[in-house]
Amino acid sequence: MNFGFTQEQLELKDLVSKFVEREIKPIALTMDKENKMHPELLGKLAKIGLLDLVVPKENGGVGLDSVTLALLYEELAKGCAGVATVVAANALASYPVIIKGTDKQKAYYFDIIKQGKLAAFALTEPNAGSDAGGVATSAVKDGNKYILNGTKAFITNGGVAEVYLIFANTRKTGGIRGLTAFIVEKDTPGFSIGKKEDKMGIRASNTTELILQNVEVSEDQRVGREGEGFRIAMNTLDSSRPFVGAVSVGLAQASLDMAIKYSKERRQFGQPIASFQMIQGMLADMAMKVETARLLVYKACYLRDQGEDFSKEAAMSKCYAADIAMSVTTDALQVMGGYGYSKEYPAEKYMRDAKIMQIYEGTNQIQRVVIANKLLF
Ligand code: COS
Repeated sequence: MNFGFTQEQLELKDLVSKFVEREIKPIALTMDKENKMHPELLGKLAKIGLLDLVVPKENGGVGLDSVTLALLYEELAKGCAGVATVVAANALASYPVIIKGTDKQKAYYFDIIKQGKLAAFALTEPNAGSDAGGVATSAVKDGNKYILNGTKAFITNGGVAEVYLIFANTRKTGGIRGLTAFIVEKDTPGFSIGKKEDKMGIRASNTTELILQNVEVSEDQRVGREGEGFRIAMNTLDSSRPFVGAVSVGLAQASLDMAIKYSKERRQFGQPIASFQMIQGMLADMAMKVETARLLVYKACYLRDQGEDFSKEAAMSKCYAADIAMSVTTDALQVMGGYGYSKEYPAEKYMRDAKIMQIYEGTNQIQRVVIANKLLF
């Protein structure tokens, strides 16, 4: 067993950490207020190579392993979980093509991403969230084309992505056996962006509805076979969930660091509050939570990199890390008292950002269902 990182991993971590300090931290609170990512930051993320981290080497990308990815997502989240979400959602939307795309689809799709443009993964609908098999967007075959109709909801990178990975149902009767994945370009006639969400947290990331009205796609844009979409979506979510864990760990670590610094500076009763055992106990509990979550994230990533079954660990790492991000960011704010509650400091942003970790890419209740299914059946 080896808990160390390679020189290359440490160098990459250092590169991202410096980028975060220089380019993200100074504007994180402004982007949160403005409810958008600054457009020039996207160019900088692309330039440093953060948008094509999962693009396979044979397609000109970095093809990074999951452990290293987790390391980098954690660093990004220390600066802004909204920005980390934009980057991770790009990877989420790449997995279906990595898993089942043809060579032609891979060349086309990853060429777009390598140009510094974003992709979006569109599974959720107004009436199909946890119940992914309940997707009502229809894909009706017409010769060698499909006609897509429906509405997608809560789509990360909606409106800012160039290309969308859309799940629709090819069976009139619906259900998981008809779920099918399609690549849809943003300028396709009939495809439009619906309302933009005004979210509690991760406000630098765009979240919108997508509207499909008689959108024509060719057979060549179908990823995998008809009815293979549910399996593709589940495989994709398995791959991506540890990264929600990694972002959660980054958020939790950033708030812990902030609480430690504050507790040494803040004086009450004539001494730094760090000298009080109640504060020390809180910091120690927070540190244990961050460390255990981080280990779980690395374990899930390690198993994936080894080609072993990692579904259960992926769900565990996402669920546990999201829960501890919520509790650690809440406690960090508590340590900071009134200053934590003020929008002048990032404590309340960390707490707002943490909440979504328990909701997106499968609620933590769904993660527990996945874990229990693996334990029992
Ligand atoms: N990898 C590959 N295949 C999987 C799988 C996985 N992780 N999980 C399930 N499957 C397959 C099963 O093997 C089964 O295939 P067969 O019928 O051919 O045997 C099929 O999918 C159905 O599996 P299951 O009966 O377990 O599915 P359920 O309908 O009970 O749904 C949950 C399972 C609830 C776990 C699933 O719907 C889910 O993950 N929902 C959450 C979706 C989500 O995360 N949404 C967030 C929005 S996307 S950002």
